[in-house]
Amino acid sequence: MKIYNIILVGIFSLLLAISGCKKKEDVIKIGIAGPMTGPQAKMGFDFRNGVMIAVDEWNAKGGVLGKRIEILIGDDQADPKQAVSVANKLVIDGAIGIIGHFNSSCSIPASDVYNRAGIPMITPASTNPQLTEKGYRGVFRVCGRDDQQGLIAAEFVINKLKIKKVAILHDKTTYGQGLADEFKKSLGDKVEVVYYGGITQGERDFKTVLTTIRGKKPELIYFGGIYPEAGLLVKQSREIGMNVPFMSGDGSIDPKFIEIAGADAAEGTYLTFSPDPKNIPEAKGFIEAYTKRYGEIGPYSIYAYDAMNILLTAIKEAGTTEGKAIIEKLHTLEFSGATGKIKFNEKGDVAKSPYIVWITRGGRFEEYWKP
Ligand code: ABU
Repeated sequence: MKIYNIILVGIFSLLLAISGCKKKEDVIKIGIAGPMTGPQAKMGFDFRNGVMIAVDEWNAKGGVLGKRIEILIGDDQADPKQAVSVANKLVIDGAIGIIGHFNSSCSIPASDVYNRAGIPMITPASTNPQLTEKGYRGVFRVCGRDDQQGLIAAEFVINKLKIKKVAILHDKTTYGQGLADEFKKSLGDKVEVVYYGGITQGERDFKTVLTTIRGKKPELIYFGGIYPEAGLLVKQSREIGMNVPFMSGDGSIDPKFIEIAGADAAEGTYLTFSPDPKNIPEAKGFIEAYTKRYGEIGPYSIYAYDAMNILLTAIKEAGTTEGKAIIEKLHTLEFSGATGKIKFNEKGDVAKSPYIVWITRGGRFEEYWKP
């Protein structure tokens, strides 16, 4: 009886091991990294939701290379140190490619980890130029860069608003300060910068700095940073009676910005971002699928969707999960995505990224000015 039991346990263990191995072979793991908790969690969820639409479409057609696609979620909490831990964990857990991160301050240090592991990363949203200036062959972005975005903001202020005095604030992050500096550089000597300084992410009371700025009499406040602080800055500047226009970048263009600022305070604020995907015919299917499942698309949901589709297409065309082959395929792909045609240049940037200026009107964002 005892021997019979031992044989049974042995056969059972063998079957378990075989089924375990088979399961492992049947799955391709892709990491999704971004802030899934904390004040910027909306951005992480926008990524995840956009990616899930792509994953479900691929899995419904049999996955990629005959294997089901599985997502590993990495929550970097918008913190650079956490981003490195998350990157290491995603690599150890078997991710063969990464969609992420959101914050440039996270993508840049995490890219060291992915580069060492030899796997590709495609960020839907990290716009700081340094990311693709490091020379890592496997680092890509489907969004634009802040040297392009800062230039458009400056052209708008100079040529459209014809403003002569601005105050510039940033959140001291790689992205926020980098964008503020690009804006300042592009203003050249055409506009006087009457105040330049940083605030701290996570703080909630900016009335002291705003009062100092009010005394400098700027005609516009420019902010390099993300929507939680952008919303509070607008709200509090109105509360201290400062009604000059407020301008920010792609990190602020989210409905949460209006929610935090209040629709009245946010009225007339300017933001740089890419054109409205609702006017892109190729985006129609994605927008319908997304809104049906998750509600209104976030600013970077569609970029996450395109990033995932590009990565999966590269894996399919490379015919392997080997990182080097996928990376080389990504460099040659000409992809028609929901945001239009995407082709990476040598650096891993998209060849074209048309920033425009949006305005906030009646609690919503509208396209406003094209260079
Ligand atoms: N580009 C929007 C904010 C994300 C980042 O680049 O840090």
